[in-house]
Amino acid sequence: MSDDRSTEQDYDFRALEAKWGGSWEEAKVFEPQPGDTRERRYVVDMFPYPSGDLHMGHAEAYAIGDVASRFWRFKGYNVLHPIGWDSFGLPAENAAIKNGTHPAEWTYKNIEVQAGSFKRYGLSLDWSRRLHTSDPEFYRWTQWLFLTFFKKGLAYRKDSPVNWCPKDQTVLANEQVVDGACERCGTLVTKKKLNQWYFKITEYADRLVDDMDQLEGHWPDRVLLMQKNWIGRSHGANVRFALEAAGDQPARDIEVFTTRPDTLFGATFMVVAVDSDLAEEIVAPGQRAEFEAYREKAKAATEIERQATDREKTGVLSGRTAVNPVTGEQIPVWISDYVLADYGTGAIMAVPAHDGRDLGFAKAMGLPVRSVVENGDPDPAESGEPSLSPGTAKNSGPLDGLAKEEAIAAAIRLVEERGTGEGTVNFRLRDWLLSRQRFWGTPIPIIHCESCGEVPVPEDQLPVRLPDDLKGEQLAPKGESPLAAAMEWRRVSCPSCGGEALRDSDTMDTFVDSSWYYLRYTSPGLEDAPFSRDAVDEWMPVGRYVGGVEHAILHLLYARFFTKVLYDLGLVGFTEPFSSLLNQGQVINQGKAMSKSLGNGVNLGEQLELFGVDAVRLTMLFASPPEDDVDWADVSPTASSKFLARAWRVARDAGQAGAAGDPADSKDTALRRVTHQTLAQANELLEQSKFNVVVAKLMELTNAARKSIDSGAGAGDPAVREAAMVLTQLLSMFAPYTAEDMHEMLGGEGFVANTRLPEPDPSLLVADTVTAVVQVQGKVRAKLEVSPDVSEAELEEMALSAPPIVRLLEGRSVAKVIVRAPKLVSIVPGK
Ligand code: ANZ
Ligand code: ZN
Repeated sequence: MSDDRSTEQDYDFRALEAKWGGSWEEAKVFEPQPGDTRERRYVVDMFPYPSGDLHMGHAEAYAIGDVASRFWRFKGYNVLHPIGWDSFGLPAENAAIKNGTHPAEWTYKNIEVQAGSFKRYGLSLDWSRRLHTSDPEFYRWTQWLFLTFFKKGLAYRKDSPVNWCPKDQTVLANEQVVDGACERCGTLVTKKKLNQWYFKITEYADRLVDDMDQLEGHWPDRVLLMQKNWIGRSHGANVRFALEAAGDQPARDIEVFTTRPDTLFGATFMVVAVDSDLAEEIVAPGQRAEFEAYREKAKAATEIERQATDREKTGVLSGRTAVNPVTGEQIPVWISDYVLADYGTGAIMAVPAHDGRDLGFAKAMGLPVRSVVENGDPDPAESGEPSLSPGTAKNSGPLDGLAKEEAIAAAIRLVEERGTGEGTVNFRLRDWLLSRQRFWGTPIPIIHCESCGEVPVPEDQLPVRLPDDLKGEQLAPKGESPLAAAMEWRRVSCPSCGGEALRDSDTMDTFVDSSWYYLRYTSPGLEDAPFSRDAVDEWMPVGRYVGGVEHAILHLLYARFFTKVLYDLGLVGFTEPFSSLLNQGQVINQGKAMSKSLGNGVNLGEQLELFGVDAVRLTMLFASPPEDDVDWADVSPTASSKFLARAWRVARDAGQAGAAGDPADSKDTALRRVTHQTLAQANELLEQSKFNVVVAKLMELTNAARKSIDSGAGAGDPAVREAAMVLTQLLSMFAPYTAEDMHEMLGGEGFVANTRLPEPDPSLLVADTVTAVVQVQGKVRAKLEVSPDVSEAELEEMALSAPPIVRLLEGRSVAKVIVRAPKLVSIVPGK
């Protein structure tokens, strides 16, 4: 291919970046204009944490969001694509402690660095709506939302055993504990009884599950599944067992939650969670010493260990006896750590024949095992294996002979009739613990008054600002918030009685900020509300949300909860915030995640210096579909760069050849066909986020145009100009600097980013194809529609990768392939 390089003007990415950089922002190209009545679309990239400069992972994620946004602009939508920073959080605070500064310093310095890099990266962002969650003008509304939840009874304080990270010296939400360790620093989490603030997300548990119907097919299946499992809705029954009086201890009930009320006749003992209040209340005086010693030991175990089936079971007798409400039998009540205090009722009926953990406990303590399901399994009392297959009830009086589901229903009726229980639904989801004992977060806008209790800070006094004068060592973690010691800041008069009172000294989990930032983008600078109902309803739900799968539960669950509460309050008109979600893959190197210890990190800044923004963006998106990982060791930014130069020269040559006339008059129908087919296919592929395939098509279009310039109709032909223009538009989604320049060379008005994609001409889409038959050992096994000028090599490859042929040849080698393009491929398999 003779890319004419003799012309003095040639592709130079540095010159293009210098020439076009900043021009979009200056011309407000990506800012939606008031009065624009076109249909709206809203694209949001999960906002960054200002941890340092942008890295390769950012480069991928934001390139993906950018294609989505530019594509919708090309389709004629009024698109909003904003940016902001999730700028509260621990790293800033740790840096401040180390450097003797205020966390704001580190934070805003990093934000400026990242903002500069985003601008350089050529993203189609509306900078006028930029926000930072650590700005008082933003956190004022985070506080306002907290108070709105508080007044609705959805934010409350309670004493409860909570997850405590000994290293970060703060409490953690359940969602932030991964395999028993702190999600952030990996330290094993311990339990501590503390008084903390919670959001009542459990009140929305049912809706959080049910509304997933709206997301099915638009969110990755695995994310929906993870949320479902996390919420963990189980249907079952609460059943009350009568606890007999003993000595001074009166009779009372113990309630259990079970998903298997059909096995009630097989409940041969009960178990109470060692760390529950219930255990403390019922333990007989003679057992107390043993119980307390056991409780002390149990503190070390993590929740995962406690629930493991294969862990050796331990426990102590409570010294009390309960009555099985359906058999009337007296059964012992044990105390153990394999039952959790904060699930169900913190107590269980043990059915050792049909539950592995109960059987392990029964074996360890020598307790009776009674099978109550007829299913052909060996008797667990003898085999030592729990019998888990479904079957029909036996040894169960009135339930005998009923299949599982019927037996469950009948058992629920039975306990309901006797007043000893009722059907119920239980959730694994716990309320969201939102208070943190750290400084760099949104202060909780509550004032504690001895006589009035928890008093909201009056609205006209918001925001409650963080003090500016705390620095360095004063911020070091000490088991309570650094704000607790800032007495000057804390001491206020009670808004309700005027008496002496103290501000709450905790700050909010930063996930509170990210639960609503996407709403604020719709109403930048609004001064009397967090967002306007009209604006959110016009833009939302977000039509394309792009971010990492690590947020599958935490952020995405919390944001969904917030949206539902705001809907109930009449503040928004939709119940789900993100109607479509795309999780990008990771950028890895040599098969592994980049890390300092492996020394396989790739520096984004260096890549941009070497290859330019456009080549890096294009490489990211060409490497794989967006959901898959990109291995930087397997890609070639150099090749991307060469391709961009070839594309740019097509536009240059067509531009230099001057005005061209109507493409319909061109004799080069072959090129016109490629152009219009590329256009049609790109539309479909972009809709499906198959960006890598679009890039491949653009390479073909470039080659076809070059061929026409060099050895066909010539650069001045209208078909060449048409090809160059379509190429420019489609390429601008991946390589904006190169494309703006191409647009200019082709004599385009304004910015290519402001143009619309033309409709493909249907008459040019009917491909003329021939049918090629594929034979294996002389039998026709597949038919392929191919272009009449398909090459032998192409045809062979198509034949060998056709699904019926792949299936047929599975496990066999190919001895010989005879190709007669375009009509026939004949394959002779080997052994
Ligand atoms: C009797 C029974 C018989 C049970 C049987 C299971 C099988 P999910 O599905 O996760 O909701 N359970 C209840 N509360 C518990 C707690 N605080 N700690 C540990 N285990 C607890 O699980 C519900 C089942 O887990 C309940 O049903 C209970 O055991 C146990 F063949 O009751 B089942
Ligand atoms: Zn008061």
